Amino acid sequence: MKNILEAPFLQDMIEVTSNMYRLGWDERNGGNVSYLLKEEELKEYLDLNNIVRTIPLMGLYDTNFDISPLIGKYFIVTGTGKYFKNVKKDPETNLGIVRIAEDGKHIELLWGYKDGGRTTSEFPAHMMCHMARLKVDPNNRIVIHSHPTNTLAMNYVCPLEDKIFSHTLWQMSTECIVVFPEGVGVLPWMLCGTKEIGEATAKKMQDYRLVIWGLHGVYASGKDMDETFGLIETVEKAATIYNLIGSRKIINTITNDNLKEIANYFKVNYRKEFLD
Ligand code: 2HA
Ligand code: ZN
Repeated sequence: MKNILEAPFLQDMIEVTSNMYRLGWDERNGGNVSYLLKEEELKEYLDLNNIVRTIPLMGLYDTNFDISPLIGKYFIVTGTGKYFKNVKKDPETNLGIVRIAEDGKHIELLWGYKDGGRTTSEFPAHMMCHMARLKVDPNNRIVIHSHPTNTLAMNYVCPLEDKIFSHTLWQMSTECIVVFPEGVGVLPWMLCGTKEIGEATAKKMQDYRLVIWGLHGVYASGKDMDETFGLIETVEKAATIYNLIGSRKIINTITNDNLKEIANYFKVNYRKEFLD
């Protein structure tokens, strides 16, 4: 068996959580990451018949949801109550590798959560997002939840509505419409950890890779860590510019014609109704 601490997927988890902590997006136990692993890549590092613990899916909260499309799938996931700050120095406590059990009601721990921990409290929302994204893009593997500071600040002053929020972000920097031509989905404030917010997020994920959780943070998805992190980073950069402008009078802007020109030049399929 190869050393799991050297596995690329584990290194990706360490790097992304460290970066998000360094950027100030994930204070204390804020944020969580899940990464769909391939059996072929995992079996080089772990004996997949060795189940360390079986954990009820409906654990922390009363969240009974249908996970059947993911039965038998493997994920590496940040642990509940765990701090991104600590992932690098102790991955085996702060991360876990799990398989969705045959009965669809349990998860099988194969590695990690060394102190008796379990998956993030946002596990239902993560799994529902994976299911939604896999239908749209079979290559989707990552879901990240984070509390990026400027994106969150923007939630207090910009209407929480898909078109207005997306269009405002697109106007804040030329590259935005190229990076997220579909725009971003926006949810109102909702109670986190619940099946309801998971379902609402997954519904938005049918159309968007990034969903704003009003007055809370973001959910982002993608085929790899770079794409997913890059998406949050680009939205956060645009939100930072928005906040730096503040209430000063805007005398120059990226017009709808400019946005169309960028999208056409870079051949991206932008959401047309957002530029009406
Ligand atoms: O897990 O960010 O939304 C901590 C959170 C919950
Ligand atoms: Zn959160």
